[in-house]
Amino acid sequence: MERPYRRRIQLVRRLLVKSGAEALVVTHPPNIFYLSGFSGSAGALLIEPHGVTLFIDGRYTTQAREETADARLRITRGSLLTAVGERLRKSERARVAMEPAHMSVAQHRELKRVADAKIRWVALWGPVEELRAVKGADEIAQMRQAARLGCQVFEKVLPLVKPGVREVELAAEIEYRMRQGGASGAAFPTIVASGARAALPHAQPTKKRLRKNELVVLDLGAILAHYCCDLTRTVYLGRAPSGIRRWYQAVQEAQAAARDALCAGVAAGEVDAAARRVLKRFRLDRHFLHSTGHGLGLEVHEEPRLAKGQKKIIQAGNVVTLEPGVYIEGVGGIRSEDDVAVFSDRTETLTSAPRDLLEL
Ligand SMILES: [Mn+2]
Repeated sequence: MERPYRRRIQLVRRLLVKSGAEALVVTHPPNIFYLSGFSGSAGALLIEPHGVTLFIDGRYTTQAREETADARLRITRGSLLTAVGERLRKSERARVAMEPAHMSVAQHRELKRVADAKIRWVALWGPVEELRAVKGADEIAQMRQAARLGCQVFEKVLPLVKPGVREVELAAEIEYRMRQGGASGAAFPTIVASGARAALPHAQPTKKRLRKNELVVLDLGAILAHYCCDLTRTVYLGRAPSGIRRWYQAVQEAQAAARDALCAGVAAGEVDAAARRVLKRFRLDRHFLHSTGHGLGLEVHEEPRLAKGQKKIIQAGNVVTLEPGVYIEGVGGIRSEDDVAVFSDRTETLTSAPRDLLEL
């Protein structure tokens, strides 16, 4: 695989020129990885017109040498941001950009204290996230693998989904199998929510045992070679009554409508509206408690957001989840989630786990 970092840095520099800044300080680890290949959990990347410097501490020297070729390494003894500030002072930068979404007030104060007081700080909202939203072919290939692993884990765990097992046991089993399959970890705490708890979209697994005649929502994400997948399926333990089947049907149709609406050139809010219209037809729209989906990549929640009123235009290279759901307090919930890559002329659903209602 050709190292993509040089091109990405060029794109960032172009954004910097537009904003009038000469340099950008990056501290968010996924952004540092995206721009340099360094995957350590702490570092600071300084992008200047004629160089890129990665500031790390001594714990990461070997790793940084292995992972980065295009950035100059600065191994610091003290604080990373103090070193960045000193560098900015010496190079006499006048306008420097930072990412307010990723820098604490304390960190910014530290930078300002060390760097020249005359520096004008420019707040750039999500410049790297904008680039990350548009995946290259290599990234999509990696996400295909992550999605495949997620689906394999789901299918392997299905035989264990039965009355008597505890939610926490199933969640642990899911995360164990992800790791066995090569994942570096779960992209988020695995959700196993049964019975009335399935009505909580972000339920934490508990010691509750699964029982017959309950809905069970399983929501899992694996990180494989840095890229995430995000998969949700809802199963029924026993034979589902007609009311539950109707809800399930509604969620499936809402997801299909979102998938049909999703294409390069459409507004993100339109995809959300397509799912919502279907649920309204089933009179379930007020039970749909979240947005239809979100971008997915190095992080599990990225741009673009498929939410009500979002005007952002879907582009070829976006990878998003489509995950409508209905949640009925005291009864249970149903969510179905797939990961979909957008190309200029088509979409590809990366997750292949069965979508029909499974009655176990
Ligand atoms: Mn999701």
